[in-house]
Amino acid sequence: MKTPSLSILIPACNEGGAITATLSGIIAAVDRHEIDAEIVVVDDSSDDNTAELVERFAADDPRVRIVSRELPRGFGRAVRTGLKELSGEVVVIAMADQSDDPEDVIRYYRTINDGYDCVFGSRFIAGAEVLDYPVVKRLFNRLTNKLIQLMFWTHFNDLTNAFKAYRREVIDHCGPFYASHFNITIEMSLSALIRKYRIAQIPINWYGRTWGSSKLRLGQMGRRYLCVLLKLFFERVLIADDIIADREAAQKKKEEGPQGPQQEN
Ligand SMILES: Nc1nc2c(ncn2[C@@H]2O[C@H](COP(=O)(O)OP(=O)(O)OP(=O)(O)O)[C@@H](O)[C@H]2O)c(=O)[nH]1
Ligand SMILES: [Mg+2]
Repeated sequence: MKTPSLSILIPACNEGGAITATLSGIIAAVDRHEIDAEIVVVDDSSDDNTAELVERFAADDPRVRIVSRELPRGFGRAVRTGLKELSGEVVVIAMADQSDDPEDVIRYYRTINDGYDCVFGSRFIAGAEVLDYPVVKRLFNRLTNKLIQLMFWTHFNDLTNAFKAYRREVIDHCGPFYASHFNITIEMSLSALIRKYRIAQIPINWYGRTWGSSKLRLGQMGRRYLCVLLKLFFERVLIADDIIADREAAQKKKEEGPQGPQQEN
């Protein structure tokens, strides 16, 4: 099968009420823009009919695949599993609960094709539309992102949002990732940031869930976020030169191609 240009990874757990609409929305968008895409849904042993619905969708559309995980569950575990299954040059991680705008997936893809290595959407810059964002969550979000901005001295202000795009080589170079839960989002985004990849921040839309329940347990995530933050903070402060040198070497090798440096006669 031909390698798709765009790979969309959707971690899903108990999203039976939303997954079909999510898939239809994204498929409609890639069709509208004539983008050759694959969608991989990573289902974490959902108790509801999520898997069955994805299988039904996939039976009609070969661009959609399901990967089923066994317990233990975890957003980060699902992302790590899914990344191994994707083959496109551009990877977008999107949510299963219809919170993300399919047109933003297209904007991400186009921004990477404009020459960026990563695209980090933000719900907190001009041009973004955010509907029904729970108040307590917003408060934690803004505090956490402010702390990250201070620690990493960056203008990116929605780094904790998982809906992001990466060029495949960024994922390969920054990984392997270790986080098991929602903390994988900052593990991925900050790993790219401290390696000084070319990152764009664009406004994105976000819609509160109208079905099902949130899997994010703020109380259980603090120590996990902190662990990733501290690890990457010390990498940035103490060994940034080493990791940037590795990135530059990998990039140079890629530019030279499999034949190695061209000999001058
Ligand atoms: N595979 C997998 N997916 C998960 C897991 N936890 C969450 N997800 C998915 O990750 C996405 C984000 O999770 P949500 O529960 O919506 O978290 P949230 O967006 O902070 O919460 P809401 O405000 O309620 O939308 C959804 O598509 C979930 O189905 C998990 O353990 N495994
Ligand atoms: Mg959600």
